[in-house]
Amino acid sequence: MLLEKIAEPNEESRLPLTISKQESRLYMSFMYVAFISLFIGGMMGLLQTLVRSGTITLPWGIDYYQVLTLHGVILALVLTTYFIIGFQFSLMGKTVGISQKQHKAAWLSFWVMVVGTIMTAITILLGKANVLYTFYAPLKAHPAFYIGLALVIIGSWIAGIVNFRQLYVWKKKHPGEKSPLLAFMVTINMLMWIIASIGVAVAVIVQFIPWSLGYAETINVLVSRTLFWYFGHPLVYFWLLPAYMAWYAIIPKIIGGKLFSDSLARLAFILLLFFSIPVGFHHQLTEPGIDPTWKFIQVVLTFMVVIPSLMTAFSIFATFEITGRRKGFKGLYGWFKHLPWKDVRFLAPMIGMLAFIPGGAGGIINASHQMNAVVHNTIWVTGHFHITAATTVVLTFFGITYWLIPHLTGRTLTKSINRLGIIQAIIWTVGMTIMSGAMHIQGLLGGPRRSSYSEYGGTEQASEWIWYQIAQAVGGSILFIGILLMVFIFIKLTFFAPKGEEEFPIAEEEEDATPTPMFLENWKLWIAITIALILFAYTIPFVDIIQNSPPGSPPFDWPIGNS
Ligand code: HAS
Ligand code: CU
Repeated sequence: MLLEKIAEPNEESRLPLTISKQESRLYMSFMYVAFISLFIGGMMGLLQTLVRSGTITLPWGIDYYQVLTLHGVILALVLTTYFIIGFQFSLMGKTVGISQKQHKAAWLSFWVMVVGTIMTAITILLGKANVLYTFYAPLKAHPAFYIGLALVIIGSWIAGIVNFRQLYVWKKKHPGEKSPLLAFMVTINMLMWIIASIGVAVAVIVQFIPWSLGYAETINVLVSRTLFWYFGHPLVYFWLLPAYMAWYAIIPKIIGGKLFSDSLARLAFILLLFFSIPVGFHHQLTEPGIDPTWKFIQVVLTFMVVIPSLMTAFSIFATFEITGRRKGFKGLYGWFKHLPWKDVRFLAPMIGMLAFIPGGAGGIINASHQMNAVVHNTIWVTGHFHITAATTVVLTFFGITYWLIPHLTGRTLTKSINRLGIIQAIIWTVGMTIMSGAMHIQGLLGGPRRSSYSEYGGTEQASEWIWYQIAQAVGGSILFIGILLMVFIFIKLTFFAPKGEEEFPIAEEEEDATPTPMFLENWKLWIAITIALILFAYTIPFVDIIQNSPPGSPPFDWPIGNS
């Protein structure tokens, strides 16, 4: 029955829209912040690997944790959020359009985020917020740090609401038609983001701000960590989903193929919405005070969220094979050769996909409760998120940059910039393989994460780890060269590449594709299921935590190192 209710877009509404100059300026503003962040954050990363290898000590009494905080906040929170929101706005502009009013609101979101970012950055630079990007209590920062973060979140909510409105207005104009796939995906990502970031907003507003202002003497550590991780896992999916948007709906066009399955892509995104949020306990498996039954339940849900990623892997793989075979490449692997390896718009995200095979496997290891005991709080975890976030996601973002920036600035991706891009992708791969590989191994040998060299340097164990730390410094230095090259490419594409028109690649559906069932657009149902799953996974353990975990200044032997 449901499957009969189908509606396909008419020809006219399938055509991508043109992005005006005025819009380009908006989208580019997000990109400027993103790439400035890449530069600053990358430099901090280099410093860390050098300090950890014992090669240098930080001058002028700069604290290791200050550098680490800057690195984490700037790259994991600032770079990602600006890039994603700018990219998503451009996707919406291209598929459903933006009105003048929405345009103004979008600028408001940008400026609110900028004010927040500046406040946060200043507190970190002044050394008043050495609390890392997870800002776990009892580490305490200056109130401006938390207020700044809250503003960044509020700014991103405004962006999300604009995106919802954009789709809503489009739907009103196209009654009964299915929404453009990319607009659908952006909406899912922003829905997930808003529902998830309510958790961290509550922690910041109700717990951290009063506590750092001195109005509250104590803070409930377990509650704050639980609220953080309620947000923290969907946070990593907020980074991943824009990469999936590119893999599903943009890469097929670049390789000369078509969208594998519109319905499957939508279903994967819906499943990601359902299962990304009720899984935060997999970051808290070693924490006392949470009932093991509920940890178990959230581990099961974590394994559910792996499924849409596996669906993604298989369908992207299928797109590659189908496209190759259609072009006449024969044999078991003939299709593999047809892939446009020399086109950086393909190569960079492709390396990202390949990195996600070990990255995803590492995630599954982390999520397996018993194995988590081996790796938790070791630098293995740092290795894990440098191949997922810093390779899979970041290389895909770079892949997007090569066409999006020239498209927005009215320039072209020339052969020579393409070549530089390929070199960039290779440098990144080499640097990250060395660095992340060494982190994984050192982690298995018990090497701690988030620990200053001054705390463990000179011990017997440290001498066992030294080669891995040197490898990390080598990898980190190679990566820094990669960052300089990427910033150079960004500047070139923005200001100096020859004028022209660069394509905004959006894949079309197969001519004879099975029509997408309308029930996939049943937003109310998806939101209801998402909330039901969250309530199921969190209500009982959360009540339990509030009733039984003592509020108050936490004991300083909180079992963490500084986890
Ligand atoms: Fe994770 C910790 C579990 C995915 C990021 N993760 C982190 C932290 C970060 C992070 C930042 O359960 C540290 C947080 C902190 O500071 O403490 N992670 C998972 C699981 C997945 C996963 C189960 N993580 C990610 C992604 C991230 C990310 C994605 C960033 C973008 N992670 C954990 C756990 C911890 C954790 C625990 C806590 C550890 C601890 O103890 O603290 C899964 O979603 C992974 C599913 C993915 C797959 C891979 C599918 C493969 C694809 C590629 C296909 C390739 C193609 C090419 C098509 C199953 C889609 C083929 C072509 C050919 C030619 C071959
Ligand atoms: Cu997670």
